Amino acid sequence: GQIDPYHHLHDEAYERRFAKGYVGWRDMVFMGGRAAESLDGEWRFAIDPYDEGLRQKWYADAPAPVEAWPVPRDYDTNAEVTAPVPSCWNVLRREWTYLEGAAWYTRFFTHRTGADERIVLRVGAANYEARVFLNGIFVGAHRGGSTPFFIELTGHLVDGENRLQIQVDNRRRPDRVPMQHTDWFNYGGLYREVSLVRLPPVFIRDFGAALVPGSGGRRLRFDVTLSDPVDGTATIAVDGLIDALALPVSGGFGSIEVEASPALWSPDTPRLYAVTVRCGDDEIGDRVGFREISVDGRRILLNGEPIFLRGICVHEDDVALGKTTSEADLVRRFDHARALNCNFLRLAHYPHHERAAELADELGFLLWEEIPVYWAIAFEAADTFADADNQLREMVRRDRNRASVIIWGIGNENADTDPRHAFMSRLAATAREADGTRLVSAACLINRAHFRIEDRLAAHLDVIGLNEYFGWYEPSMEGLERLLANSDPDRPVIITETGADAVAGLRGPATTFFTEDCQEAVYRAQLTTLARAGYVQGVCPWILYDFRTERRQTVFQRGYNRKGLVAEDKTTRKRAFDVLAACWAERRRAEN
Ligand code: GCB
Repeated sequence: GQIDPYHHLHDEAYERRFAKGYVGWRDMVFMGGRAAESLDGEWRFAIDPYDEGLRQKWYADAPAPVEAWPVPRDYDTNAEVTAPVPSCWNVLRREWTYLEGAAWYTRFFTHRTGADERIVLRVGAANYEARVFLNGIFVGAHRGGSTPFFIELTGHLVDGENRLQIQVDNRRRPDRVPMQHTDWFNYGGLYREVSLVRLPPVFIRDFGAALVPGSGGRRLRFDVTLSDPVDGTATIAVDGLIDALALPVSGGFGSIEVEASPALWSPDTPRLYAVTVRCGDDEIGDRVGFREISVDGRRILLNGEPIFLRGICVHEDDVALGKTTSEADLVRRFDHARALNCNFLRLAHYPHHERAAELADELGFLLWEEIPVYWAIAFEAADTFADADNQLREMVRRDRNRASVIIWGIGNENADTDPRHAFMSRLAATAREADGTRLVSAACLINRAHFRIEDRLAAHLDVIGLNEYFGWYEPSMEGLERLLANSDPDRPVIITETGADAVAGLRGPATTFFTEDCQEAVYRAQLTTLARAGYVQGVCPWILYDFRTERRQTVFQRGYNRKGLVAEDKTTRKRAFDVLAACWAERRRAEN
């Protein structure tokens, strides 16, 4: 068997017990239209860098003043130290910048028992693993750093004050998704919102609404999954379209197709419909756009019309907030995308905050969403697959009603090996099983043996994504011409990354790395060359903003990837910004 390099850190009996409690996509609760009780704000916070909290049972005792300690302790979950939720601990104190390991969050709340209700904890995201304790009892764990998770607290709650503790562990590990090598900063913490959701005894766990592919925009499909395997009828209303549609539910699940001709959603006409679903004592709501995305030969079709994806990539990263997203940040991001004349964003390399897709729905942007199956993860390990598969299903479950999301990305730059092929073709199948209405893609590598766009995984993808850095990591542009001429893909290709580093304000000859002039020249050459390849149906250069990554430490980078079109202040534009904006404006003009 494999040797677990971390095994000496753990008490195995504890690990085994806690490993059993993992929650995943099956535990998710449909959130649309629900009033959640926020638990955001200051939580008590204790770092646990040597991972002793589980062994020493930090969760067992209610915090107490030192006078009440039976023996001396080396930890104190009652300490004055607090951390705001949501936040990344790395940006809170200088000495926590590179902290990787466990930390404990503690917070008290009052509960009144008695009502006929179920209480579920929702954590928007915790990077990477979280273990949850209520009143000293382990109630569940989650792994995967970018998707929400839900743990039912009903039955563990007491009348009066309750103590909620969440241990978050952001240690990078070789068998996780991603593994220890990434090109982004490993932020830790409860970095998205935490809340309590009150639900009736039987509630709507999941709901889907979509245009039926191939129906010419004239059929809708709805599905409802209940919390329990009961029979009943759900009622669906779509404002201005459907008054009250009865959807029979049997064994906790029901789906139905109906004739309806909604005004179709597109970036130019981002029309959303208010949808309401009632079942028993539960009611949920959503704002849904109806549109069809498909592929025809080497073309991508939106509502039956060819569309070219004028894109840009973006990370979830902020100098002040780390991975924590604010509404203002998202609005600025889409403002920048608008200024670039984009119709498409690649949300790299993990599921971003759910608000991103909601806003894209409203504003009219197309999105690629992806899971961090990044570089050479442990493709041979069954447990790694289970983790990736769960993250994919959680992302799909969260965002499958978002019209903006047109592509599920199942990986990034994974070499075409047998274990990778087995792993990722299964992931493609998962994506299709979880949602049959979107395209499946992955950001692939150049096949170096044949110097072609060629990857065995392509047979399982609707669109081939390709990352290429001619003009930068491969300084000669000649290779790009050769690659494009050599390739004859049978389906659409989108260039999912290309770009060059530039320090904002640094000028010089275009041949000097890290100058704005060099980045500008790479953009000009790339965009001109790519425009000549008919099968390239979209380009999203890398990347909108400079972002933190501890592995880049030259005097030019100073801990940042500098391929942004805008510096990390999210204000200072580099020269290449205008080059891309002009190129996409020209494309749009040519299409109209
Ligand atoms: C890539 C990776 C991306 C990196 C980028 C770079 O190919 O997919 O995560 O940040 O290159 O800048 O090297």
